[in-house]
Amino acid sequence: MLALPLLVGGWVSGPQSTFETAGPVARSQTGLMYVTLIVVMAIFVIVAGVLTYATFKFKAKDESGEKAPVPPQGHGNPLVELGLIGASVFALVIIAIPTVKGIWYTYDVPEAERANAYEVTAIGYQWWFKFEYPSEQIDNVGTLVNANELVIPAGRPVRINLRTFDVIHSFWVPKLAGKVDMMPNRGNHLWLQADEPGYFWGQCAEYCGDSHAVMRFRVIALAEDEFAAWVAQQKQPARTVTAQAEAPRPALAGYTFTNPGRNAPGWTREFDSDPLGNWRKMQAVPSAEDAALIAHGRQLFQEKNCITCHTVRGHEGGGVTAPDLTHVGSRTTIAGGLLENSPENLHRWLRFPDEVKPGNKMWLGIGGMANVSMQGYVHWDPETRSFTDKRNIEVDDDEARALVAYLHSLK
Ligand code: HEC
Ligand SMILES: [Cu+2]
Repeated sequence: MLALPLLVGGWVSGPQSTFETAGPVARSQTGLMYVTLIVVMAIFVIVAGVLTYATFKFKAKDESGEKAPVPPQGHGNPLVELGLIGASVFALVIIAIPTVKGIWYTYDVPEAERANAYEVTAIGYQWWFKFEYPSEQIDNVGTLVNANELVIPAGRPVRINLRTFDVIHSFWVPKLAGKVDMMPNRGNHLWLQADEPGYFWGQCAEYCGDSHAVMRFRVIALAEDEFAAWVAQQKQPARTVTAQAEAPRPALAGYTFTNPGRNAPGWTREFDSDPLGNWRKMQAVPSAEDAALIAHGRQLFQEKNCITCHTVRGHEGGGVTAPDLTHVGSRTTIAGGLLENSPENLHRWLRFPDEVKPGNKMWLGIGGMANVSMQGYVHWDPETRSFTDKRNIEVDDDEARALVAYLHSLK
């Protein structure tokens, strides 16, 4: 009871707080939680009150320390018993009515608004999310896809089809809606709506292997015209940096990289203070770019086999088992929402993906496991009859710099 005002008073806040709701679905669910809480608190107060009263009233010894007389013993009172049954049923009904209403409401977009709903398909992969936009078709390509950042129109219901590529995952954006599982061979769905433009954190909520805890994503809700502009930009093929765009100073290569080591955080509080503002900044083309370095990075992207798993639409690659990188430079996060998309973090991800995200499939190969891998990692060498550590990608410091310049040019 003491904790409740603290919870309600905003003590449980933060990017994944279910108490700070930002849309009608989450509000309905939090409201139901409060109704249930009030009913069970009332029961708790009554039961604890009666218990306390009885404890003192029928103590074995009375005030003077004498043994108190045994009170008259009853063997059931139909009125009390019927009353308690009635009260229990009443309490359950109070909870059941909003529960059933809430289940209907959250199950699918309300009939009246269905025509206005925007549709997206979210697909869980170990350990990142792919998003498909079936209503956004690109000529000669097909459906628009992106990864790890679900951009939606604000103030409009969004119906999300939930699928998985491998194991069971669960789709959860705490401020917008409760979680629903992504099941193999089963088409689940949920809907949500953001009241206003905003930037929301999401998380896989069903244990799905090594990096489950860092299988995150973001939802960016935009006003209708900004959303339309984003869609138009995403439909474009990858941006090509020409020599004319070359500036005297290579902006992106100008960072210093020191590996922060295993499990070091990849997120800064400054970045988080205005996440939507930061998202908008990431959409802008940088004023200074090193065209030669970017071209080198693009070449490495082919030579280093990145193209077997990734696609940069309009450039190279046809891989569908990894995040689409056509516009990766415009995302605020990489590696399934784990790292802020800064040059240093991207560099770190390319050089030491296993330190950032244990067991990830970029390191092990698709289908890869710790000691059995289709494409390498721990590799059985029949010559020496021993396991060798053969990683799936190998990028040195200079190569990482060029790849970072290239990937960050993909706005
Ligand atoms: C064996 C397949 C494979 C290869 C080869 C591969 N990647 Fe990846 N890559 C992945 C997977 C899978 C992920 C998602 C990992 C995760 O978040 O768990 C990923 C994630 C990324 C991301 C982050 C994308 C995002 O939005 O989160 C970048 C950038 C990236 N890879 C670049 C590269 C580059 C550059 C190369 C070549 C040097 C490369 N990858 C080679 C499979 C691969
Ligand atoms: Cu998962």
